[in-house]
Amino acid sequence: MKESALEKARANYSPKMPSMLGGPVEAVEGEKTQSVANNEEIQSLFPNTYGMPVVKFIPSQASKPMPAINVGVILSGGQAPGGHNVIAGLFDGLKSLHADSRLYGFLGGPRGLIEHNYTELTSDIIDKYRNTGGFDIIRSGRDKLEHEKQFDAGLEILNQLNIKALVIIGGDDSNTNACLLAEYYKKKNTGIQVIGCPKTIDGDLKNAQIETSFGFDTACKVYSELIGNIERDCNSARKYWHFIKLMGRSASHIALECALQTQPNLCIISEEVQRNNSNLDNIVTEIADLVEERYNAGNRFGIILIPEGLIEFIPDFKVLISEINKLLGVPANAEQFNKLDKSERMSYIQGKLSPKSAQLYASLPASVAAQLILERDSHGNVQVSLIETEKLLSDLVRTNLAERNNPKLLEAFAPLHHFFGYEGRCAAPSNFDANYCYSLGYTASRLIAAGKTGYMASVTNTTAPASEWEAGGIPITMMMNMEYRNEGSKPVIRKALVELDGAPFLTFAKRREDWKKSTSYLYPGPIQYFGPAELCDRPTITLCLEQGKTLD
Ligand code: FBP
Repeated sequence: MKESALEKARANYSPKMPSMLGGPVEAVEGEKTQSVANNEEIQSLFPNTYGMPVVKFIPSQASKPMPAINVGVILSGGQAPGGHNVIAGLFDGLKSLHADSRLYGFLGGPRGLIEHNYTELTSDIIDKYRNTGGFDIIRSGRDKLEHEKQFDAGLEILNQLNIKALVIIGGDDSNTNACLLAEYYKKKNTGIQVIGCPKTIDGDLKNAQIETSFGFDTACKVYSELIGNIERDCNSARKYWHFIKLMGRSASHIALECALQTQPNLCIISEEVQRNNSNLDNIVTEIADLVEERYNAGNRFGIILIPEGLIEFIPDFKVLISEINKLLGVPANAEQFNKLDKSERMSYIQGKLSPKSAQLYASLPASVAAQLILERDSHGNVQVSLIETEKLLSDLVRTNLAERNNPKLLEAFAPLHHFFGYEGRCAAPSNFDANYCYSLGYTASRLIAAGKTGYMASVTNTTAPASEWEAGGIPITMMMNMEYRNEGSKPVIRKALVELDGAPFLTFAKRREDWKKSTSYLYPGPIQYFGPAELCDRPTITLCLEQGKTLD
C-alpha cells in the first residue's frame, strides 16, 4: 500500500490520551442507573444488563496481572473519521495488559460476525492505519444484529476463536444492537463481554454521559472548509445563491456547527422548524424574502445551509413519511409494492395515503416523490441522504419569486446546489478525533479488563487538554427508551436532537440576523495538524459552548 506524504507524516503522530490511562487504573462504580424513559419496559427487555452503575476509571497503585485475552472488533454503520484509531487504541490497550492478547476484526460490519468472516489484526496491519481516515482496515456494514439466530451464529465463531470480548464501534442503532447482544450473551452465561464505542459524524449519539460521538469534529471541519471556500467564491462572483445540504440524518447538529464556523446567510435548523410548526411554504417564503431583501440591497448572492433530515421535521411531511413507513412496514404491502415499477409504486402509495398526505404527495416534484419511497435502511429509516431537499427548496423559491411581479429579481436568482456528506466521512481525523478515538479504544480495553459488559466506552472533559480527559463506561441501557420503528415499538438509544435552549443554538440564534443582511462569511480553511494549539487541537464550537465556554 502506497502512502501519501500526509499519511506518512500522520503515521508518526502519537495520539494524546487521558494521562491516567498511561498507568494502572481501577474502576470505581457509581449508583445504580435507570433508562432515560420507559424504565419498566427496558428493564423487562434487559433483565441482565439493566440498572448497572456508571464506571469511572481512576489511577491505581498496583497493576493487577491479567491473562492474555482474545478480543473481536466490528465497525458498524456509516464511516466516521477516527475509526482506525479506536482500533489502534484498543489494540495497544490490550497489548499493554498482556503482550499475547490478540485482536480479531470481523469484516464488513456485523455480517462478518454472523458469516464468520474475520482477520487477525496484527501490529503490522494496525501500524499502517494509525491516524488515517476511513474504515477500510476491516470495512463496515449496516446489517442489523437483532435475532437470536444471528447471536448464536456469532457465538459459534467467538467460541471457536476463544474470543472473550467483542467491541462494536457504531452509532445509536449499532450500540442498541451491542446492548441486545450483551444481554443475550449474559443471559446464556457465555462469559463473552460486549462493549460499544460512540461513532457517527451526525453528532446525535450524545447525552449527559457521552459528550460527543467521534467523527463529528472532523466531518464538520471538512464541510466548513468547503462551505468557506464556496462563500469566498460566492462573495467574489456575487451572482449565485448556493443551496448546501449537509449530512446528519435527522438531527441538525452538523448544519448548526457548520453555521457557527462559517456564518452563512441562512441555516435552517430542523428542530426549530418542528417547534414552530412551520410548513414548507413558511420555509420557502423565508428564503424568498431573504433573496429579495439582499437583492434590494445590491446583493444577488447568498449561502443557505440545509440539514439533510429537514423534511422529516416539517409537520405535514412527518405525517406523510410516517404513513409511508407504516404502510411499507406491513410485509404484505411491501411485497406487493416491490413488484411494481417506479410509476406504479407512486400511484400505489398515493392511493393508500390519508387525503391530506395524498394531497401533499401529489404536489411534490416527481423526483422528490420518488425519492420518498426509496427503500428504507435496515433500521427502518428513510434514507434522507437520497432526498434532494436542496433542489426542492430552490425550485419552490423560484416559484415564489415568480409571483412577486419583479422580473429582474427573478432573473437575478441563480441557484447552485451542493450536498456535502461523503466528502467528510472518511477524511483523515483531526487531532481531536485522532486523540478522542484512540482514547475510546484504550478505554474499551480497560472496560474489558474490568469484566464489564453492556457498557459504552466514555471519555469526558473533552474541551480540556487531552491529558486531563477522564475515562469510564456508561451502561447502554441507561441511554435507552422505546420508539416506534418499522415493525412496532422497539428499545433504542435515544437520539440527541439539537436542543433549542442549548448554548450552541442560542449562540447561533443571537447572531443569525446579522449574517442575513451583512455578508459576514468566515473562512475556516483546512484542518490543521501542526502549529498553534488553538488551530490544531480545538474541538467543535458546539462542544465548547455546551461546556460553558464562550466564543471569542
Ligand atoms: P451512521 O448513523 O451509521 O453513523 O451514518 C451516518 C450517515 O452518514 C448519515 O449522516 C447519512 O444519512 C447516512 O449515514 C448515509 O447512509 P449510507 O452510508 O448508507 O449512504
